[in-house]
Amino acid sequence: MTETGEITEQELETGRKLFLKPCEFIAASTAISNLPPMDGPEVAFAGRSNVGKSSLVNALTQRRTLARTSQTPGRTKQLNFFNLDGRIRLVDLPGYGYAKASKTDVRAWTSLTLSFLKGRQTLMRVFLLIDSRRGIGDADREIMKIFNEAAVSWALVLTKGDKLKPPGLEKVASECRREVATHVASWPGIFVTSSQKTTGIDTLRAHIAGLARP
Ligand SMILES: Nc1nc2c(ncn2[C@@H]2O[C@H](COP(=O)(O)OP(=O)(O)OP(=O)(O)O)[C@@H](O)[C@H]2O)c(=O)[nH]1
Ligand SMILES: [Mg+2]
Repeated sequence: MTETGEITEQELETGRKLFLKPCEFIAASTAISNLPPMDGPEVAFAGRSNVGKSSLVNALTQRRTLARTSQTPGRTKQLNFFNLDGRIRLVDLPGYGYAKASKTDVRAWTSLTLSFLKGRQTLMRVFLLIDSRRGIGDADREIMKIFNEAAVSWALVLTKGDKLKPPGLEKVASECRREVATHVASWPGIFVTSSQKTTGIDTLRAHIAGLARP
């Protein structure tokens, strides 16, 4: 990574190669008692229900059905762990902010995800996904607070970039950059992506490869 946070050609190539390797599902955890034992670096994907977490995991790994996606918010209910070539794990988290979720669901999300975030020494980075059309909302700000309190190193990823025209997307991106810069635990740059058009995916792959086992 250069000093300005820009990704070099070589890093892009390393990321591309890593994500061509086999990636398999290892576990779906519903309780802190059945999390897979910590074994090597992990990165997790968090964000509101329907923001595109599972789609991003699929776009990164170039598999359409590795992580289950859905038009109905609240699809992913467990913490789903995927093993990428024994070098890094990807963790697809359940979404938050789903209006129809029962109070019990919300509490279960918070307690399981919180324990995971707080107790996982192998968690290298959490990607906080934000829908480009919505920008950062109150629920997202709550999560940022949780990340900061749990000393989780996180980075913002804009999703569904294909849904906006370039000037609109750039406006949201610069607003997000400005807000992210006010948080010490956050990665200073943001990732602007579209899983559908696979834009920004190569940069994210390179970033993740930089956190993987050599
Ligand atoms: N246009 C567009 N649609 C997308 C993109 N990424 C995801 N979607 C759509 O958004 C919806 C939700 O995607 P998911 O990946 O299931 O979202 P999620 O964040 O995993 O949702 P939960 O598991 O319910 O929290 C699906 O209908 C996807 O097809 C994208 O880059 N562009
Ligand atoms: Mg999902």
